[in-house]
Amino acid sequence: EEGYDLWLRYRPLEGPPREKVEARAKAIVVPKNPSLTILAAVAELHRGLSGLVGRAPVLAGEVEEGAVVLATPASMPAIKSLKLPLAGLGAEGYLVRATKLDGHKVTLIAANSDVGLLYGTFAWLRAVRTGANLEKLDEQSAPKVHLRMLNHWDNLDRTVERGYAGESIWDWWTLPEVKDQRYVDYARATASLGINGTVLNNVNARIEIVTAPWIAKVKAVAEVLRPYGIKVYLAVRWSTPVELGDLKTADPLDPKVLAWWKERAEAIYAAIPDFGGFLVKANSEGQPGPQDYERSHADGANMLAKALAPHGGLVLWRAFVYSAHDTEDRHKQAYTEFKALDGKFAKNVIVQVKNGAIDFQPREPFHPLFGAVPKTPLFMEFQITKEYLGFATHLAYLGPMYEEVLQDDTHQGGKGTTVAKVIDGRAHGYKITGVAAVANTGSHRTWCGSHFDQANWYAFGRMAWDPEASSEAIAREWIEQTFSTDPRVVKAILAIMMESREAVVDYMTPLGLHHVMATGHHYGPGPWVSNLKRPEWNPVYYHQADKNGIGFDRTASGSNAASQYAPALAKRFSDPKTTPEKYLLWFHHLPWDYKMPSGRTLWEELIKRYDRGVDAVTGFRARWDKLKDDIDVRRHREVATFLAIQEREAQWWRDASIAYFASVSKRPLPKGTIPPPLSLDEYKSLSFPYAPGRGLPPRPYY
Ligand code: BDP
Repeated sequence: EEGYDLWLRYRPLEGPPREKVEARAKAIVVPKNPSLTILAAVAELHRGLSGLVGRAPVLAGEVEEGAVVLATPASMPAIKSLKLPLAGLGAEGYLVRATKLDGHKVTLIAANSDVGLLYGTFAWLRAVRTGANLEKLDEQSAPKVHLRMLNHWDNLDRTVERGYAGESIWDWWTLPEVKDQRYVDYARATASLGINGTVLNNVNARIEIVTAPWIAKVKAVAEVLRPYGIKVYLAVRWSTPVELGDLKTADPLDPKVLAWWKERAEAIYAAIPDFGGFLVKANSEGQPGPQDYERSHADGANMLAKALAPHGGLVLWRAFVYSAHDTEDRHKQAYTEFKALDGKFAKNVIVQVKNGAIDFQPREPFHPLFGAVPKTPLFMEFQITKEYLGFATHLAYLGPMYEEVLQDDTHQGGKGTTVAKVIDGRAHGYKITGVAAVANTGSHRTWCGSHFDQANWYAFGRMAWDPEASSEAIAREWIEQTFSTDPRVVKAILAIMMESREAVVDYMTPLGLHHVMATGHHYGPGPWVSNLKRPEWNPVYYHQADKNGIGFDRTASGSNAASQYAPALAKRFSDPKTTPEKYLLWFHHLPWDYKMPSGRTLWEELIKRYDRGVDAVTGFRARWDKLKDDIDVRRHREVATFLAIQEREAQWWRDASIAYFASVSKRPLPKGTIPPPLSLDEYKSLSFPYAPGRGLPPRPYY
C-alpha cells in the first residue's frame, strides 16, 4: 500500500462485519433531481461499499428494506413525522440513524442541506470502518465553527513553501483545461473532515494570481471543489495594483486603490460566484502593506473588505506581523498592534492569529490576542506542515498540540474562557468563527510526505469541526481507518502517536526553549546561530544563554510580554515557581543552578530532557518493529525507515544542543551524561544546502 487513499481506504471486510454492512446497504435513496453534492455522496457510497463489501448498491426510487436513505425535510417530507432534531443541526450538521421508514429498516442520513448529507455520508462510512454497531447507530453532529479552512502555501511555480511532500497538488501549468483526478480526491478527503474552505496559494503571494489567466485556473479548481462544499479563497499581495503597473500607489485611503480592487473583485466573482475572499499577509517579513503608506492594518483590511462586501466576500487579515524597525520582543508586536485596533475592523474582516506569539514552534503558550479583542473576530491559524518539527521525516502527531492550545484557559473575563471558546464564538459572540491551518499536502503518493503526517491533516479537520474534540479519540479513529481495527494494534500505534510530539519537544526545544533551529530551512539544531541580519531571526536571541544562565526574560524585568496575558496568567507566568515547567525558559532567564521541582539543577534537567527525547524515539522504533506482522509490508517499512532517520536526528539534536550549551555555560556535563561524540565546530558545519520547503533556489539565466 502506498498511502494514496488516506483515511478513505475502503479495504474488504470479512465475516459478520461484512454481512452486517451488506444488510444495511442494499440500496441508496436520494432526493429527486440530485445536485452535484448529492451525486458526490452517492459516488462515495459506491466507492466505499464496492471496496468494503464488493458491491455498489443500486439507486432506488422508493424507500426499501436495508436502504441508505439521504433526505432533507424538503426532499422527503415524510421524515418530518420522525421528529428528528434537525433544527439544532444548522446548515451543515447531519444525523445518521438506524431507523424505520415506511415500515422498512433503513439507515437514514438526514440534514437540512445537501452538504450536510455529504458530511453525514462520510460519517456513516467512518462508522462502518471504525466498527460501530450499525443496528443502533444514532449519531448527530454539527460544526462548532463556521469556517474550517486549509491554507496552502503553494507557489504558482508548484514549489510549496514549507512543503515536504513534493510539488503542489495544483498543476497550474495544465489548468484550467486539465482537472486532475487528484483535485477530486483532495476534495473528498477535505470534505470528509468537514473542511469548507481552502486558500489555494501562498501567503507570500504573487501578483499574477488576480489576473485573468489565473482567475480562469482558479475557477476550474473551484468547480471541482464546489460540490464538496469547499469554497476557494486566494492570498493576495498588497502592492498588486502598483506592481502590475496599473497604479502609482497602494495607499488604502486613495479612492483609486479601492476602485482597482473593486474591479478585481468583480472579475473574480463573475468567474467564481461563491468565491470566499482574500487572505492577506501585510507588513510582515518584508511583505508590503498599508503601513508603507502610514496607514494601519485596519485601514488596509477595511479597504479590501469594502471591495469584497457587495459579493459577500471576507478578508482574512493575518496578525503574524513583526516589524523590521521595532526592537520590541517579537512576542509582543502582534498584540500591541492589534489590541489597539479592536473594534476598528469592518464586519467582513477576520483577523487570523497563529496559535502562538512566535511561530509554529513545537510548543508555545497560546497567543495573548486570544481573549483580548472581543470586538474583533479571530480565526485560529495552526500549521499542519511540520516546519519546525522535523518536516515529514519525524513522526509527531500534532493533535495533542492543537488540543493543548484550544483547551488553554485565557482567563479573560474570568476563569474558564478557553481558547476554544474564543474561537467558536462563545466567549465574545463573534458573528463569524473559524479555524485555519497551513496544509501539508503535495504530489507525493502519501499526499503529506509520510504516512503519519496524514493524521495531522485528519486531526486538524476533525478539531476544526469540533475544537473541543479529544485528540486521542481522533487518533484512534484515524488508526482504525488507516492501519488496523485490531485493538492490540490500535493501542500500540495510539501510544506512539500520543507520545510523539512530546518527544520532539524534548529533543528539540525542552523546557520552553524555542526557535533554536538552523537558519532558513529550520531543520536540525542551530542554537549557535547569531549572524542573521535581524536580531529576532537568531536562535541566540531566543535562548539568551551565557555563562550565567539561559532563557528569555518575558517578565517585568525583561520584555514584559507576560503582561499581555490576563492578570491571573500574567501573574503565574511572572514567577518561575508558578510558571508551568513546559514554558519555563519561554518566560524566564534562570541561572544554570536553578533548582527544578525534580531536585535537579536546570542544567541537569535540560540534559535529562534531551536524553528523554532520544530514548522515546528509540522506543518508538522498537515498538513499531513489533507491529511488522500487523501492517502491510510497504507502509511498515516506510515508517520504520523514517523512524530510523528520526532516531539518528534526535540524537544529533541532543548532541549538538548539549555541545553548544556546555560551551556557553562553561559547565561540565553532569555525571553519567554521555558526551556528544563530535566537537561543536563539527555540529556547526553540518548543513543541507537543498532542504525542501523554501522554493526552488534562484536559477542562473542562460
Ligand atoms: C514562517 C515561515 C515562513 C512563512 C511565515 C508566515 O518560516 O515561510 O512565510 O511563517 O507565516 O513560519 O507568513
